[in-house]
Amino acid sequence: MSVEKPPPAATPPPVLSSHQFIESLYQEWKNDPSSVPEQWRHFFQGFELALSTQDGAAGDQGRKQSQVASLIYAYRNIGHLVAQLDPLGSSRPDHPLLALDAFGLAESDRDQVFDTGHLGGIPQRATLREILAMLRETYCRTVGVEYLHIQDTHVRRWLQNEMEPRHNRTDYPAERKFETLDLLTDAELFETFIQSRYPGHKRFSLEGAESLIPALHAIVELAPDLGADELVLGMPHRGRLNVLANILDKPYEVLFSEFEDVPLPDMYGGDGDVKYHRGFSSDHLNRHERGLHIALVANPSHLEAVDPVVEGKARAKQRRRDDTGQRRRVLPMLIHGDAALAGQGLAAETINLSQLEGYRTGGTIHFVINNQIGFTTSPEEARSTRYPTDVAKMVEAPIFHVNGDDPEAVMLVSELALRFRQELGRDVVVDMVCYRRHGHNEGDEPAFTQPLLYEKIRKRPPVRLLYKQRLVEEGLLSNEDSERRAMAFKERLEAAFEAVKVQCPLPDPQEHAYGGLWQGLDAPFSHEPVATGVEQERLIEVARTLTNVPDEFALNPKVARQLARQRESVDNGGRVLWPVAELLAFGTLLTEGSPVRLSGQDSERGTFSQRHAVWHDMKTQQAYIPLNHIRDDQARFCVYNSMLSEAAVLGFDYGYSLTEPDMLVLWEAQFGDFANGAQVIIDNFITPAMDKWQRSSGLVMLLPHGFEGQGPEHSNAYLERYLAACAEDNIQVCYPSTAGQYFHLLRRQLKRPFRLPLIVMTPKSMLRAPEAASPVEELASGSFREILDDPEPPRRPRRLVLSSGKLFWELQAARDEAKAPAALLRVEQLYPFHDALARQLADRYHGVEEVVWAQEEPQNRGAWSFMFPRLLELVPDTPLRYAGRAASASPATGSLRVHKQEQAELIRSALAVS
Ligand SMILES: Cc1ncc(C[n+]2csc(CCOP(=O)(O)OP(=O)(O)O)c2C)c(N)n1
Repeated sequence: MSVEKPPPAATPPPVLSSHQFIESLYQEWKNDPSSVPEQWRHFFQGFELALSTQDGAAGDQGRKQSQVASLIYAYRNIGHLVAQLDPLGSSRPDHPLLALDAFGLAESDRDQVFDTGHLGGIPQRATLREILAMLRETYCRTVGVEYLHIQDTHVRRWLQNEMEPRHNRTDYPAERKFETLDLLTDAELFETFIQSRYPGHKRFSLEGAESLIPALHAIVELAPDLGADELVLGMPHRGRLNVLANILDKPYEVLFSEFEDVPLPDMYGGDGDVKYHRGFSSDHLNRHERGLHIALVANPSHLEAVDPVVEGKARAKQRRRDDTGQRRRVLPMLIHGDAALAGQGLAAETINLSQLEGYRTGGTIHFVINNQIGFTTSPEEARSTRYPTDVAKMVEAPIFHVNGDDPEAVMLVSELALRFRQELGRDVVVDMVCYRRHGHNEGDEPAFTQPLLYEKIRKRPPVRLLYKQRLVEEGLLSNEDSERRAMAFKERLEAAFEAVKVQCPLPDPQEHAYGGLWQGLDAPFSHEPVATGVEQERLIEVARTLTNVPDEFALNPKVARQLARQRESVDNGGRVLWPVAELLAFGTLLTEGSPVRLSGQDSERGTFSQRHAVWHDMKTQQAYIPLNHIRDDQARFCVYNSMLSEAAVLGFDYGYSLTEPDMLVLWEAQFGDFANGAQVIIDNFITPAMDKWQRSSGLVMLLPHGFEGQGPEHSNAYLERYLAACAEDNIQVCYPSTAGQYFHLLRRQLKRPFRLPLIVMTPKSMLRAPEAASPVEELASGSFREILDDPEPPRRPRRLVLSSGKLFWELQAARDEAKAPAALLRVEQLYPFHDALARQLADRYHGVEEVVWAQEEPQNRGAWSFMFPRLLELVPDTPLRYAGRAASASPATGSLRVHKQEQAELIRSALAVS
């Protein structure tokens, strides 16, 4: 089996020999010198000069020199095609594109001396034989590098200078080699020990990829010397227990107790998760006594879903640690499986975030455990690309392919990747080609589907033995030495195993959910209102920024007029529209020292042209963020237009919120409908994280929602999905109906002794609706109210109509017009549902003939299914009725006419008017 994908038989790609390639490039250069890369321009200039100035023999020599230059280029470019990358592969035949005759050179030229140009690790003049030996050693042994897709000459040179002078070879001293053998021993024996003591348990063994452990060890040792003091690590199931034990030093006793499946103490609470998904953190001290905090982020089974979460977490740590320059102190690293990296869009989305202003993290190290299989799927079935890492080429990341059975080479490129990240601040990839010794899990029979491959694997000695043999051959070790180490390690594991049999240890307190910044945020959810009003002077102070245009700044006059009107209403104690209430909520929090981060598609201006959180000078395009100019000692407002993705961006902002309990972190969907593109993040992190991993988040999701005739994808934020996930006070789901309520809701998020994700159905038409505006005094005092009573109920109501959000205003208008005897309650917070308050309000309308739940959404959607059992319990003796659209497969109609008919009908039905 080969890591290289054969080209599809039906449509062979055009293959140019290097000779033809250079010839065609030469023609291009002749037509337009600027059309070829810079180094080729110099090369062709020199070539022509040589041709024009030399006599016949020297001209021949000049031509040969240029052919040697192309050969050097070719090795740098495609040397990886013949590198020995696959531990199971046989020696790779020479590639025709690298044969001497492909460059117009002959065997007889081997001893001729040439200029070696920029080639490092070799004298300026050398024979072709020496040049070839150097190139093959550097680019065609157990390391294969892809880097010529990088357009920036400086970056390419940097890589060449790192690789060529040392020929991509290690020169580790004996102690380092012994340490490497020890690490391989720990990695292998950890797996075989568990296999012998806990047969039949899933552990997703690392065997076949044990070199991951010395590679990670090399990274955590070197990182503190290169300025990092924190590593945020994301990884899937494969080898995770091994990494926990052998890199993060999670005690063997704790790991074994998880195999025993003993109920966890109260501190852990909840339903928990399988052991190979849990997070953990620890502190590593390197050989120079420099510390590195390592945080392995809890991840779900959904492969690659953790990627953006890791990035968001790293970014938040960078901000908190004042690491926003080069971003060297906090280092994100992602470990991928080959099939998952190639297949999952989230991985590509995350890589695409890597250079964006609001999301960059100074480069991520991607490490691929390329075991050349995904469950039972082989590479030919898993991707259309040659390598699983091709996706990283879109950000011009260098890619180091390396043979997993050469641990020193794996360490070498891992250290190189780390240096690259620390110096150049960009993503980089290590693709460790290896194999999977067992089935997908230990109970799986891999030979059902890959019989030949597994026959080879069965015969393949573990990398520990191969490496030990290498050290014995190098005269550094005797067989007995290494066995002594293995015995000692086994004894240590045995002791841990026996200890757990007697008593399971308490988990490390570091895993406690409410340590550090989260201290004091462990209260359970409470319906107790919290005062979130802000004195009017401060509201005015914040609103003033809306018209404080810097000198010389050419603000768009339409925007200026809109903002001036809004400011006036605050100054005069008038009514505040929704977008102003939002800016006032943000601004007042900033003045209280709480930073705010808002990210989403076009969030700076606002999809509905309502927010204008960032102004753009009409002449210079220069940006200005008024909310960052309230006062000198305020916190920062970070607002970003995101890339056009939901999953990665929501995952990123969720990850950010894990680190920042005292920051209001908001993600906004363009329309709430599109949040389903991020369903994997919602289902795996936002709604269950507290239950699975005891991790809180105060993330706010803003989801524009409301039936206004804009069709199936611009009406419905799928409220029902969030409600279906509600249990154990895990999230808050709100659909406020006034600007004031929204103001208090946002501020409340940071003012209580707990953090819970907040899902808000936000408005579209209500953004500008005067009825949804609130008097300034409503913002100046009070708090968010979970259920709103009817401000002007009829004297003798015959029915009680409950609804949520925008529909209330339409019901109220229709009720008033028809003088219908209906009292209208607004459920502004659907979950956690305030039963006691609901009961109190329902009692006020005791004696009505019926209770109606009214909604705009079709019956199979919206809040009806959620509210039905709650209302039954609330008013068991009163008939209960649904008023809303009929159940529908599509979320909303595409016809404005039908929409209006439906809307009028459901309002009539709710109020029982004709
Ligand atoms: C999104 C998603 N789809 C499917 C699965 C089921 N699944 C678990 S592991 C796996 C194979 C992964 O292959 P690879 O990424 O190469 O990692 P390996 O297990 O080989 O280390 C699959 C399909 C999953 N966990 N996540």
